[in-house]
Amino acid sequence: MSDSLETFLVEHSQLSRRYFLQYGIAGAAALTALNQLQADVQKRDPALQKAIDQLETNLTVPKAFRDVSRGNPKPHSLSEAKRKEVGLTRDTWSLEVISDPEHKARLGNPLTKEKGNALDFEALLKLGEKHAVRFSKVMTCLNIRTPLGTGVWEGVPLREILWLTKPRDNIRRVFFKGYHNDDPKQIFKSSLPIDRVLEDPDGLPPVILCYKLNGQWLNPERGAPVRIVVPEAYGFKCIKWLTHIYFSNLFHANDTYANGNNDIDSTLKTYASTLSFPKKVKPNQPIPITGYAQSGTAGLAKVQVWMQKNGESLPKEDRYFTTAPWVDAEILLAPDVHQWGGDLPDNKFPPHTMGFDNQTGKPHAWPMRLMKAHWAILMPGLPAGKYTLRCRTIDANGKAQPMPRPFRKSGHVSIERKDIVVTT
Ligand SMILES: Nc1nc2c(c(=O)[nH]1)N[C@H]1C(S)=C(S)[C@@H](COP(=O)(O)O)O[C@H]1N2
Ligand SMILES: [Mo]
Repeated sequence: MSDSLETFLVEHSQLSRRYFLQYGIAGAAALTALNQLQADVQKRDPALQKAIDQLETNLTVPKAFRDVSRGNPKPHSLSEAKRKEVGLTRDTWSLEVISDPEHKARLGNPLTKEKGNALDFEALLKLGEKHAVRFSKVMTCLNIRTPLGTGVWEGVPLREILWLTKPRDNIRRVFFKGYHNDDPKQIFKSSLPIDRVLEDPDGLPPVILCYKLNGQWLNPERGAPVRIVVPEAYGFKCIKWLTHIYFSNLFHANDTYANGNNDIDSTLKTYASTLSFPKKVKPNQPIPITGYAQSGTAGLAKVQVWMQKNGESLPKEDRYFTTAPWVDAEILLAPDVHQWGGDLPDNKFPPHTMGFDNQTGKPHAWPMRLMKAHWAILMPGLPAGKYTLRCRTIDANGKAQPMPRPFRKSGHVSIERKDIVVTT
């Protein structure tokens, strides 16, 4: 590869690597691919371009996350004075890190209020000076299809807290809970195998004690002052208003979310949804459609769209429409450095975020796992009639949604359907 081409490619590193592979990465071919891409972008239909210009930003303003907090009252709704009293402000917070009394782990130095060595916010930030990490992640509730919001989460790996307790043995899991009005009936807790705390499989970021979101202190609604964030997990693992961590010799999960028939081991799934499309359109008029795809642990290779005329017969025994005439949509490039949204300080992407180039602020690859990517397509015009619009993902392993994990209690992944009427 020539130097100038190399530079050019680095500058355009937000382009999906897959895009180049599709054409072969060799010099001239890559250049042709890039030119083709520029041309595609330039000749976008104005109606489609308008829909793209109106898309949501990739990151969510922390205050604008959809809130599904539990509690009576919800801990974030308490007055500042009450939050100080119960340790939910940065200057009053302290965390107990102890052995599970029912399934004892051997810890040489548990951190307790009684002994006066519970972990306070200052000590956490001190650990952060050496160990803090940042990563971007969509926060999705296992039981709600649409993600609650997307952010850059920052904090100290949970394993660093484990080392403070001088652990010996009999440690098979960890569980953690947050403040819930000192009412046992309101306790919300989640758990992990100890392996996940110690080691980060498959290039994933570590499990963290998080205190910043999008470069700002975590706000009360998002779990201030400190919450757990498990990168690949659904929201229920990410305990807010963290007060207690228990290392345990219990060999199985004890998450509150196990009640309610939930699959508490499920990781984020890959799936697509629409964001904009005309409900009513004139015959033979092209149809601009946009949407997002959540790139789960299986990654994201494609988004596809299918417009079915209502009443048209479908092959029997093909529940997931694998034989339908799906068309590839365009997966949009990662936002430009200043276009991420989310109320970032100085509108700058936080430096040293895992998966992003520190010089250019661009992601190493796009789409990126555990993030949303946006997509768009201009579907050809159709004769008058009623239609059903569907979209689906193909994950990076080549599996078409809702496979390989179609079960609802492991996260929503059904193929979305929307009505479109074509009429004069
Ligand atoms: N302490 C506590 N943590 C909690 C919850 C809760 O009710 N109490 N809800 C969980 C669930 S089910 C989800 S989906 C996420 C939502 O995170 P968010 O409010 O930051 O979007 O928080 C999780 N953490
Ligand atoms: Mo949730």
